[in-house]
Order: sequence, then structure tokens, then C-alpha cells
Amino acid sequence: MKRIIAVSSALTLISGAALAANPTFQEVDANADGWVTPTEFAEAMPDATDSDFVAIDMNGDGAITEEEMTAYLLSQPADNG
Ligand SMILES: [Ca+2]
Ligand SMILES: [Ca+2]
Repeated sequence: MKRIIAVSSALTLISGAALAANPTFQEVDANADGWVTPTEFAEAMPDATDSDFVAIDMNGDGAITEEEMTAYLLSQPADNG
């Protein structure tokens, strides 16, 4: 029984780390209105910079849509360590 609990804790830690490194659009869009504002972006990804936001906001309207974020993530190398 103890072993099962230990394994499931380890899996939780691993998936938690993966989410932190690469949050989904729904996680970043805190108020779920379909747009990620610079404020939501900064809160979800404290390590990201303004230039990261601009890079993802492809049409430059000041908000990131799910489409823009998906396109950006797909353009990133999948294996960057
Ligand atoms: Ca939002
Ligand atoms: Ca945009």
C-alpha cells in the first residue's frame, strides 16, 4: 500500500512540473474569456518577458488567442531540455 502511494505522489510531482513549464491556454487565461492579457500572461509565466508576449501575439492586438498560443508552441523546439 505504501508503495502505491509513493508512486502516485511521484507521478503528481512530474505532471505538476510539466504544467508549470508549459501551461495550457486555459491555465493562462485566468478569467476564461478567451483572451490572454499581458497581466494574465505575466502571472502564469513569471519568467516570461514582454518580448515573449509580443512574439506570441502575432497580430499585435495586445491579447493572445488560443490559436496564437498553439501556433507559438508548435513553432518551439519540442526538446529543449
Ligand atoms: Ca483572459
Ligand atoms: Ca493577438
